[in-house]
Amino acid sequence: MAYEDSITGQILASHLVKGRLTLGEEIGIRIDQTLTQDATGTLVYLEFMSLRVDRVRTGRSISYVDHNTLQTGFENADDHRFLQSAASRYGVYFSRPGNGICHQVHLERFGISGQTLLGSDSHTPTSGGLGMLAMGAGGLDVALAMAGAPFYMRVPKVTLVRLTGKLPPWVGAKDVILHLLGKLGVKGGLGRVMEYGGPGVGFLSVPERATITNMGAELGAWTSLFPSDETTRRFLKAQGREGDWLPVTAREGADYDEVIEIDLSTLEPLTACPSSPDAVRPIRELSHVKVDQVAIGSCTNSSYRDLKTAAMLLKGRRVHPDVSLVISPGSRQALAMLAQDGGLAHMIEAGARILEVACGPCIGMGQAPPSGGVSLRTFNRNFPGRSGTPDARVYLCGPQAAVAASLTGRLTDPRELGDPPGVAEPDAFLVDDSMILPPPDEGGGVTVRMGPNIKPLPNLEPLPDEIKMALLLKVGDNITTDDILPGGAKVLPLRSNLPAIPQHVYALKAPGFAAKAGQAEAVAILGGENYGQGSSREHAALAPRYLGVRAVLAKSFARLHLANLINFGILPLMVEKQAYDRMEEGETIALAGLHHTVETLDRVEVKCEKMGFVFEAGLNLSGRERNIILAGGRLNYERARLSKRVTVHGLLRSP
Ligand code: MIC
Ligand code: SF4
Repeated sequence: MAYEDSITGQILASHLVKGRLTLGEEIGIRIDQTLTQDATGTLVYLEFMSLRVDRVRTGRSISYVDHNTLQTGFENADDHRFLQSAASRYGVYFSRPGNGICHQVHLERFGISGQTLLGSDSHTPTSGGLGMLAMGAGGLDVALAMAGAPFYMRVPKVTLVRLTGKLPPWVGAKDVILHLLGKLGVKGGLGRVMEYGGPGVGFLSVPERATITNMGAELGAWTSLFPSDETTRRFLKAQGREGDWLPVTAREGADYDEVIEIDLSTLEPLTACPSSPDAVRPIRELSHVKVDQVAIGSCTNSSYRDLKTAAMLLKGRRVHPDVSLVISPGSRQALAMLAQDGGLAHMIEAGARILEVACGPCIGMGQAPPSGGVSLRTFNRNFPGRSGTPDARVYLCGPQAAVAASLTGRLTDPRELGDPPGVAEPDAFLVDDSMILPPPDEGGGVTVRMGPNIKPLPNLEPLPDEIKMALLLKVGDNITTDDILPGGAKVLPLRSNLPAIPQHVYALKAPGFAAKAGQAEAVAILGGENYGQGSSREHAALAPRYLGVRAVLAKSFARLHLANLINFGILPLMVEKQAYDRMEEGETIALAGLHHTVETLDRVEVKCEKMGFVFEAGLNLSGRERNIILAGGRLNYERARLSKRVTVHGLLRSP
């Protein structure tokens, strides 16, 4: 029985450049491909430029524009221009606005079975549907991977999700992952890779597999992946790139930490209720819930087949008068195929509002629901406020249930619609890569164009030996990065303008926090379990750091946010329930002798000066992570390491 025999183990072993494949140990792996999107990408390219590397050193790096496509001012358009010029300068493919959501396009046009992919977006595991080890990471990790540095991670546990049986009619891939979320919860995948196997895999197409791996992010998993088999080969062939196929399957005797069995034939249409992806219930129990908006799209459910299925269900029918149905296709390929085969006409005739090919409503870029309204979405997140309407109630489901509700005006089990439309995967997709600009062979002469919305990176101070912090915020379990730094059309355009963004930290959950933090010298935050679940946005660490946050104390951390806290020099301290319960907002927290402690110890003495009690918090860091914290963040650390070869770039200066 060996770890290396699982698919995860095989890919890790073939990419290992540092460390050993021992559970929990830190390893460094080689990254073959990277992806960035515009909302995180501007920072990634600023960071990459500060490393002074002339050209990316990966097999394929792609810069997508899909999040910030609502251009209500110059900001987003300026950012797009910056990204296009930076891609050309540094050897990166540029997927133009209008070409599609990064994960959907990556699956269609770039992913390669058996390779590694690192993306500055938490749903990067979508390409796990092709048998890739595809992981989300903070932007700085992606910038370093583009520069050829290894990606550091702890050797994860691997869970085998063994699928048997076949999905019944009207039940889709979304129901598989919702079932798992209902069973395991949003913390269920922490520290693990979810590896799919078993005879049921053969009945799932690549886009269906990708729906499942995409939403593994909501389980908190490192990543999720499927074997690469004949179905994968057929999909890549239909995309005109059979050469990117490689068989990847688990070997006999693969050792898994845990095995979960799912008999696909027993599943039924499900929905995640407000406001967490794990609040899962059968739709049939909720037919009394009236719906104001239905949104179909996002990187989870807007493949050609998903959309064609929706189109066939809408054919000859009319959207309910109380429902606004919005459809945002996942890729230009899918939309162009629907336009050619008549599917788009069915949608338009039924009364659907066709949106741009982009993330759109999924990240609150338009289409906020009405006050107190119910929105049913084929997306992956229904966190409070994410839709743009603070008191909206968002449910998640698959495309068939979404169409059913758009027709009846209430949550509807799609089985009520009669016979399913039975749309098959196409034998050949429409391939037209003219909206993907390949980089020139030589980028040296290209000027990177920066508009006024792009501000330099801040220079972060190293960790002091002693620090007194005002505990300005105590929050509960499962705080999301949307709570820490909201998305939406107002805040997202500021992602490349770091001085403008900190005032939005905790703006919905704890208005006033940013103003108070601005007055304190140093600040601490206290969180519960799974602090920072959700997105990869490093801004959720960098913006608090801007406000003086030097430590986050929590019962446990989500892995992407934890890595971002470390990357920006914020101390992640683990607290027990007892200490969590005793501490209150307004406390003064003192830490002393930090240099020695962070260098060598696993525990930090925390003094609560006002209440006069002292306790020990855990510091669970690798040697490399300790040095990063001491240096005040990853850029300082990497620059110090590179300083023999590299001079500090002009982009790095004090805020
Ligand atoms: C999301 O779905 O929350 C996002 C927007 O795609 C984020 C990235 C970001 O904040 O830019 C993610 O999931 O990583
Ligand atoms: Fe875009 Fe939504 Fe997918 Fe994030 S989850 S990448 S916002 S479609």
